[in-house]
Amino acid sequence: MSPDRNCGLCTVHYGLRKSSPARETRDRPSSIFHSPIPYSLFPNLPKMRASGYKKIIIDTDLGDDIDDIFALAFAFASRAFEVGLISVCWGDIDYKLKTAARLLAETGVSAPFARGRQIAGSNTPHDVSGYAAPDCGNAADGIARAVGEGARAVVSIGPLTNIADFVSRYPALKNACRIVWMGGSLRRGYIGQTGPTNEFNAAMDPVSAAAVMRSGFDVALAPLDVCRDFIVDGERFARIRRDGNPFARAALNFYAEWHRNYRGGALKYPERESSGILYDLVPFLYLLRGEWFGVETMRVACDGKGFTRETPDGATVKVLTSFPGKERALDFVADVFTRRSN
Ligand SMILES: [Ca+2]
Repeated sequence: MSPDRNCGLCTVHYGLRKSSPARETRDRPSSIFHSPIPYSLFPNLPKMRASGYKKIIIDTDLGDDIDDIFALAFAFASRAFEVGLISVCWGDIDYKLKTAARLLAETGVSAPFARGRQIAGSNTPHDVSGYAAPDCGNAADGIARAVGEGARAVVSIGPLTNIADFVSRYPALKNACRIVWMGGSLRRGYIGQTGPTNEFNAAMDPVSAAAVMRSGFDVALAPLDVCRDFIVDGERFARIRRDGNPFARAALNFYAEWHRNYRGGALKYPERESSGILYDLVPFLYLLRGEWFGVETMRVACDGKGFTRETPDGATVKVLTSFPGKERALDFVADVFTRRSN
């Protein structure tokens, strides 16, 4: 399958992590866009610092694959983060907002929401009956507002649709926050693949992926190279199941439900023995412990099918290419999910 380059939208091959539907077509309605928030609302924006990512924005396609739920629960459980905004992207946006509302209710966390653009079609394994989609504004304005309120990092764990809207509407904020994205595949693909591939988040919206990388914002990729086999299992997972705090228990409730209702290839990991692959947790670990990763600055382009390749005419981004601190990171995740106080 090939994207239709002429219309500038994306009809792309459905990635390996999800199984249905086979094709997605998106449009970009202009009706949801309002006037950008005036920059005057952000006087004296402090410059981004090397540390100090306590307040973060999370852009997520939660409610389909399960790793978003574990990543959000981890961020909530960590003492290091304050979640300044949850914006949702890709698929049934109302369902995703309801899923986020349920996760917050079950963890006792409060955070503002923002909605991305509706894109039809995804798994909906979670029961969100009884939860209303929060009344909230669009993602680009919400992200800008959260940056104005002190958020210094945008953690994107889904297709980059909302982030592309944000960077195009608020280019003046490029020195006020950084973007860390779980996405791309530079030298390694999914488990079992011998080379790089078109990673799901890139393949679902390659136009936005390319736009974000070219935006001039500080962009770091946590690609399949470092995320593809980040799995909590063995004694670590047993400890979480046995001694998990309320954040872990909420995530495990969603995980059990996901195992019952999800239809896709990610189900090969047994519910009681393994977390499955926690792709989306990795960018949070990078923000907390950058020294656990090998990071290369390189020029990367994203083609119309979502292949991310190093090329001389690509955009300059940081890429996590190795994960020498992986074992410590797995211990850390188990620790955060079993702490009794936060
Ligand atoms: Ca995700």
